[in-house]
Amino acid sequence: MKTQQEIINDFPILKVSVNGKRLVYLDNAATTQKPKQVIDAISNYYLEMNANVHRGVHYLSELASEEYEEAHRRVAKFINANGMEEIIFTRNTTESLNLLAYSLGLNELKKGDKVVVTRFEHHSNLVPWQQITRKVGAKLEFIEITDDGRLDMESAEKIIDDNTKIVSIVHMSNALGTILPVKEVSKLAKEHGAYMIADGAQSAPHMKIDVKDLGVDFFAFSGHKMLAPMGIGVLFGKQEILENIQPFLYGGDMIKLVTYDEAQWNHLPWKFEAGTPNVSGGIGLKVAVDYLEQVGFDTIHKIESDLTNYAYEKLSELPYIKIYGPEPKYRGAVISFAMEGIHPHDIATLLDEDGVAVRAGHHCAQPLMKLLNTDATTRASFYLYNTREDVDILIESLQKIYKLFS
Ligand code: 7TS
Repeated sequence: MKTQQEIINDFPILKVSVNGKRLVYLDNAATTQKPKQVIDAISNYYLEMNANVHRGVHYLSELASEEYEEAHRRVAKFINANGMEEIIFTRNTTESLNLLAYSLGLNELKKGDKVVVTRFEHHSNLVPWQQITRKVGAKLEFIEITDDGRLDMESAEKIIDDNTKIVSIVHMSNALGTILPVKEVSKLAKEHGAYMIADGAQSAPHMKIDVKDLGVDFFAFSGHKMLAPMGIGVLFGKQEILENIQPFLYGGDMIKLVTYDEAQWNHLPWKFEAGTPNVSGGIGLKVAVDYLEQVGFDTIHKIESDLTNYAYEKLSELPYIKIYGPEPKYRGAVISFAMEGIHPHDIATLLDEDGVAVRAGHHCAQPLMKLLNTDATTRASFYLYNTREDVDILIESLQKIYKLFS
């Protein structure tokens, strides 16, 4: 088993200094850093096996194809899917959700049907559904948030009904850190015969995902938020549904047979992967998944819940700080906050002077910000290489900033 220091040593970028200070990277909800195992795997791909996949019969093409397929199989195992057929590689969560909005939404929805999301959603699980429901004349409805920043299950029970065709909810809020009860919502969706989708962009990096246990039909996530490179994302879909819906993108690789008049689709998952894919990204994702499982989600959870509780407690001691979202037991490793009289962007800029990287803004959740009567927050988000010392540096820097402004 790796110690946390051994984990930290795997991430070369953590040695970078910022304004003469040690980098304290607390912007993990935006993207995570990459261990050298992942960087080496990408580099090794280009050094030793680069070729286009599924096209040539030459040595390199066979090797690249095999590695790329293996990456699908590895991800299937990672989330307990039935096999490679259920794993579509996309660019990111946004593309995975757009794929569903077009392939499933546009084809399956009709006038009067309902799509249900929550008031927590990131724009990428909101805007596609706004557009598609408008196009087909369906309605978009929202499960409410409780006063303490959790999903209102009474509202879910009221809103999900027999007119509901698609339920699509975020698993963990990137803005508030709230973990949503996907399993319970899946049950409701299934009772009413609706498709169930979860946006796992913030959950897959931090907890063991079992798509069968969650009861979802679809699950979307991004490699770059879980140690893998940018430009590789995943859409899990149940095979029997994927067999029966239209592809999203048309062109090379996704076909079996083409005449001048028509085309037949390739078998899964290639039916949904048109064009030359991100092969090195897929291989990087496979190695990232290996890395996460080698460390183990129990260890990751232990590190993160300690940091989240510690940061929550320390921030709560500062009377001029307001924390958004639920108490720690209902949240993942994300804390959004505001400081009296100082704009979140100014806080983030001043934290940067101390080497502390956080995000400030609406976190691509503008409607949620409005609901919270604000337009922006400052957000610290943790991952397996963060330490209590990182939190201490954040707190000291915040204290300094408050003194400066008051
Ligand atoms: N869904 C959630 C819950 C997210 O947090 C994000 C990205 C996305 C979807 C979209 O992921 P992408 O990989 O397609 O961009 N969230 C953030 C964030 O909080 N800060 O930067 C990106």
